[in-house]
Amino acid sequence: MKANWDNIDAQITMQKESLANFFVHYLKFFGGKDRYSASELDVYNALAYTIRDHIIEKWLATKVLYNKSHSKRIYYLSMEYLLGRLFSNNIINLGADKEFREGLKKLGVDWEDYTPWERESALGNGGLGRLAACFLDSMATLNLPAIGYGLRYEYGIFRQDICQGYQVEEPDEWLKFDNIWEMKRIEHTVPVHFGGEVETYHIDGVEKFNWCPSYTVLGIPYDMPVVGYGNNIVNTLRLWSAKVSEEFDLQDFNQGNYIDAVSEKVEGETLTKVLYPDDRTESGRELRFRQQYFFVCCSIQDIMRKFLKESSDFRDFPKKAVIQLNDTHPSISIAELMRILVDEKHLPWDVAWDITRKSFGYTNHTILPEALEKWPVEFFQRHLPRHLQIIYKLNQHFLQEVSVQNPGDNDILRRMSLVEEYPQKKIRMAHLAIIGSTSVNGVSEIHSEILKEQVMPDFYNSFPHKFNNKTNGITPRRWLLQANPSLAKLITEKIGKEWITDLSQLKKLEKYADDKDFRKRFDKIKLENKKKLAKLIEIETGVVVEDDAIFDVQIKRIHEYKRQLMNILHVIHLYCELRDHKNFKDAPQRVFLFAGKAAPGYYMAKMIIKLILNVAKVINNDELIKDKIKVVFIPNYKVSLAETIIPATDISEQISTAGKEASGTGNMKFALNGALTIGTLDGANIEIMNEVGKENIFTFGLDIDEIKAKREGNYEPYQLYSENPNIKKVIDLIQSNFFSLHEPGIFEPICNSLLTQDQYFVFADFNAYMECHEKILQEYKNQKQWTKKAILNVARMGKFSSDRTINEYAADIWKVSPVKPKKGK
Ligand code: F55
Repeated sequence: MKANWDNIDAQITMQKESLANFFVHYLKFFGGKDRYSASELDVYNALAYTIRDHIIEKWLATKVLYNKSHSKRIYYLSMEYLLGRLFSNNIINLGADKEFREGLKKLGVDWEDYTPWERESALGNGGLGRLAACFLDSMATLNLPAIGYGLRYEYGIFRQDICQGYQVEEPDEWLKFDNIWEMKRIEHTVPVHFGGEVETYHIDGVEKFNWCPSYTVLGIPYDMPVVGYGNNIVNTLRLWSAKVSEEFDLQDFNQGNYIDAVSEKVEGETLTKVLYPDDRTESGRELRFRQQYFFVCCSIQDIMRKFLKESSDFRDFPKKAVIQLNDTHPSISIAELMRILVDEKHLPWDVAWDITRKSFGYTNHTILPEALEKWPVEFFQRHLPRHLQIIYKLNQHFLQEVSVQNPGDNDILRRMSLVEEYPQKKIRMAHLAIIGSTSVNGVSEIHSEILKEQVMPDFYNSFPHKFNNKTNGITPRRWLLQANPSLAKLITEKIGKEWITDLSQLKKLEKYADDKDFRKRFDKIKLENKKKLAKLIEIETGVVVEDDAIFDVQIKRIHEYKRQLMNILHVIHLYCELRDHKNFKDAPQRVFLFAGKAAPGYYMAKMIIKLILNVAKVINNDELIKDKIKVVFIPNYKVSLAETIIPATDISEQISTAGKEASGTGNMKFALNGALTIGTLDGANIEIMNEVGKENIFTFGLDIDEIKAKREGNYEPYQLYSENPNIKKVIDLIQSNFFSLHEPGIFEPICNSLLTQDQYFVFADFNAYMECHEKILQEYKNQKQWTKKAILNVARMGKFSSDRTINEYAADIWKVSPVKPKKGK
């Protein structure tokens, strides 16, 4: 019988009446549960499957739309995606919020009660991974034909437990139960080869290469839908999972290599077991190197397969595909595409290089020198011998060009080479990414300038046209509409809902900064959000905080350059002041909230957490200060936690050493939710200041040039310590074991590092930081002025929508336009 596709294609629509039926169907016939046996998790699952049906309808239609458009595709390659929970986000983006609520009313089910049952997807470390997630949301919302590629780690970022004040890492078993948002696409499985040798042969006098690998792993794709906001578009995030095929085992087994076969299988399948924690310094890990190639090889094959459906002329490739590299992690792609074009498709080298260079864009996310990836040549020799040859040849051609441009300058050849010779032979992945891309961008204005002038000046001189800036952004759907529904509602009531997809509309709120009634409602929403946060703090930490205290928040990865240390030293200073002067009458209640993970191997970061927790214990239990200060460290920072903390915050701490934070994106989330920033002149803080106005942000501290001058001069932190009584008092108190009575001396490494090096200029900025906080406190007393400033912050955040960022990538780098359905269809 011939299938009747017209009937099969008939679409389900989001109708209140049928939603309840779908839900019941899933609960009973898929979950096998009834009123007696259904748990809350079962109800969540049935709700999620119901929503998924509606997503799939739009997903299929989007694929048809894109295929018919023959548009150039955007391929976003990122080793990290910090998606967070998807259930609410999908409902909101589908625009199904109201229907879903009303449709389920007669069953007495409110979907919002079940959101905590979703296991959060946390396949990333921090800013870079969350940015990728915001970009996916924006690309779908802007009708851009984009696919995200990534790895399906079985274990995402570790769960952070606190044990006796120390961070303990626990595995994140996010796949323990069904992952409703993924679909296995076994038919698009691809092989990935590793190791072996390269044979040389000749055809018509031309030298050819044949890579004979020693083992093969399979890449199995799992697709996740990325729902655009209110536009019926559903894009795809394709995550690869590694598996060793039974066939391969069997072959080896029959040849008597049982042990090798089994160990290779285990090895192969460990490839996507776990996300690498962001140590930034530790690049010498062979497994991560293999992970990167696995990722790249799967993704490029998939991209090629899609391209070949459109054209067989590889010269068309850059017209049909653009590949954006999220940092250097996927930069082996450049060598991989060359290998495919030259060895497999037999294109001449120069033609292949022309195609490759036109197809890639590279985004840099950090200038910390220790974070620029370099892979030992021996890793390539062992696992990717043919890629090493290709990189050497690229280097040879490249250095030839450099030497023509700079005759007699050997030093520039050494600096720009793709190969670092000493102390160990390594491949500089950023250099490969730059020469192999049409575009190299930083993530804030100042960061892009630093890249050009300080980090890559030679490359900037050689290819000035490649360098550009794309200031980061955040999605207003998750970070305002979803995280702060009451504020979103108030905004919509006043200016309509266009702001959700055009954040510049928030400008219209400016006039309400002077409206008493608006300010009252704005304050009330903040207070409600604080109540919610206060409850969460009590549940998670046992600490009771006042709802109407000032919430001062620093949430981000723990790193010395982000200076959580300066924050906690300042809290100790405030505590001393209170104890010494007993000026309780004027003192408002303040909550200093911290959250963030330390990389497992980063000793200093772990000790900073320990210091925060020990200080918290002493201060929170000291009756002498009458609860004026509370210090809280909420364990296991994650996207869902940020969604509760940010809308409740008064003061956003963005206090990195100037020049170190490439952009920051938390800074944007806070300001969008009406927190005022205390920040250094670093990363996107500078652009936030330019947008909100100097009078609506609190900046302090040394700027980039001053930091540079200090670093180049002879900076003596010990002298600052001895001359500045505030600093001295705080450090002496820590050294007296006041915060470590039962563990004497544990904070010596922290004090020592500050006193002898202070690499991140904590002491140098301490006074300015303290004075800035004093100013904040004065201004907070004038509640009317404060709220006015908070409203103006919200109103002026339009620039920081990731929609703006993505529009810039699409127009300047990708040269791709939105794909819209034809009218009337
Ligand atoms: C770079 C190299 C390695 Cl090996 C690991 C991590 C990184 C890295 O840069 N991670 C990261 O999260 N960077 C952050 O990216 C954000 C998005 O662009 C920025 O806002 C933030 O400033 C930056 O630190």
